[in-house]
Amino acid sequence: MKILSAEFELSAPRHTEGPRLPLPEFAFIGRSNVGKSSLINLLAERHGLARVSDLPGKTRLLNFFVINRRWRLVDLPGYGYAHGAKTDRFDFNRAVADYLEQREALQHTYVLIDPRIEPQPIDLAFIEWLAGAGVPFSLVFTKADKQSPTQTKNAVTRFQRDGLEPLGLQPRLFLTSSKTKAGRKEILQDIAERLAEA
Ligand SMILES: Nc1nc2c(ncn2[C@@H]2O[C@H](COP(=O)(O)OP(=O)(O)OP(=O)(O)O)[C@@H](O)[C@H]2O)c(=O)[nH]1
Ligand SMILES: [Mg+2]
Repeated sequence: MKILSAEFELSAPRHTEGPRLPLPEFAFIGRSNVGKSSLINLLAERHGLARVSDLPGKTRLLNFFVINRRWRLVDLPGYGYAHGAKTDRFDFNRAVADYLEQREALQHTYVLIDPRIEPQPIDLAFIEWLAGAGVPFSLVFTKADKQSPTQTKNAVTRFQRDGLEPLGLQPRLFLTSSKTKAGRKEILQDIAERLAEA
């Protein structure tokens, strides 16, 4: 899919204050700092479209971007960041839950996972909640450039075996890097297919 235009539309504390015009939406979520905003910029091929930061917890609002004037990328606030406190608690906010459960325009959700660390209880708790809520999702393993392909492959296998299989889940999996652009084509293709079906 060719990106002809990518525009920031608005930020909102709740989806009910989000864009009114119903365009198909694709949401990105994951722990703080996992690379949600970077992935959105990669997909849209626009540096600085979504704000990237070394400080976790940067994205606190629901951010809507319109692509090709026809569909949206939605950058959701990260979970697992409580003012620097380490927590396994599934503490992501009500506004995110409401968006995921109630937003009629939502077509698909991409859950971002850092493959450099062992499966995190908070990611698994979130995935379990998402599946329980009946929200269709795929997994995206980010920052693939930061370790060897073998290490990433092993991490993905471990996540499937220890995290997904016990929950009986088989989501589609993607590997990405905002540095090498790996995975960009695959995710855009996935979105294109979902748009064609929508
Ligand atoms: N090497 C490398 N660094 C990345 C990649 N993706 C993100 N980063 C870096 O990771 C940090 C966090 O990236 P963001 O895109 O801001 O992460 P986020 O998930 O949006 O973070 P919050 O909005 O705070 O939840 C930044 O320093 C990015 O430059 C990647 O694929 N490769
Ligand atoms: Mg962000």
